[in-house]
Amino acid sequence: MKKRNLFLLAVIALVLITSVAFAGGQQEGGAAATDGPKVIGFSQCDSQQAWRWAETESVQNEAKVRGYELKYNDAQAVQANQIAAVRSFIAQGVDGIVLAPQVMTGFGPVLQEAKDAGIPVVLVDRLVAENEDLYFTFIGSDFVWEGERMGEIVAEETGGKARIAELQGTPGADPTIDRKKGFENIINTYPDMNIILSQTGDFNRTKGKEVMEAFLKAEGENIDVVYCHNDDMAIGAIQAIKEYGKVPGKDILVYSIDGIKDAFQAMVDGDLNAVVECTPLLGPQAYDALEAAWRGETLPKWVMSEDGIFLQKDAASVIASRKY
Ligand code: GYE
Repeated sequence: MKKRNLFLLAVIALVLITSVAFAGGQQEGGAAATDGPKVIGFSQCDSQQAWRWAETESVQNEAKVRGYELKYNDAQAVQANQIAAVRSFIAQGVDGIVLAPQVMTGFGPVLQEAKDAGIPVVLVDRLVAENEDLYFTFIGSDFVWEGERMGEIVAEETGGKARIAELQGTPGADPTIDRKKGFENIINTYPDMNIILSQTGDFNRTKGKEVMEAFLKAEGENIDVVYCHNDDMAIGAIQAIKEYGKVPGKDILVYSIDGIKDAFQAMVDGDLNAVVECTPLLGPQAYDALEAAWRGETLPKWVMSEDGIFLQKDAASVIASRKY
């Protein structure tokens, strides 16, 4: 072979070797190897609730503060959309994923795909029932604690005697299961506290109102208390009670979890009796966790939020200081 041909062959071989090596490196490290701003994918399960607007805002604002590029997807309460969104973040080679899962089950395969791609996933506000190795950490509240505190408040304010209607959150979601469990842990110790009606309102204001209307139609004269798994449903229930011709907060006591501004206003107005807080302001902690993952550190599998308890009489003095 001539010297010139040999040289050409060597150049071609070199190009081939380097391009193969480069492709391999990219696959292994995802986009983490790029020099630009960190790219984060945020998959929000739903956007029909005031609580979620606050959470999304927290994640978006903090991305700006830290100079990240944020890819946002709203799954519109459909888990399949959410799985597709996470898959698309992986395909785009993001540096990290923040996932607010709709329900506990069904995320295993896509979490495995993220893990295989070397992309850390931080769960926010709801947990999944998958192997802990599949996500970096979960940042959120203790929902059993929330339900128990609410059970105690209702027991206290009704003298341990109440016929209760329960508006549950989304079926299969962590906060629905545990807020029910925590509440029952307490009220089951009182013989005269009973849940007489219980149905899902999907954590949603409109559905909460519809379900409350049905409750009132069936048992309007027998409901002492409505226990709502979130504030949005409580706001809907309050509306339904007014339209039915009863006084919320007096004829029918109303209790809920979250602590959004609307709930504080409802307490100030006398319509809502108490709130157990559940903070949606999780953006900074979610990114702290991702940064720890990028540094190769580990975190506990649950970073627990600290939440408070607010009775109707406290609402007026704290409403101005509420951040969501
Ligand atoms: O209470 C509710 C939301 O997962 C903690 O879900 C969250 C709950 C929150 O839709 O408003």
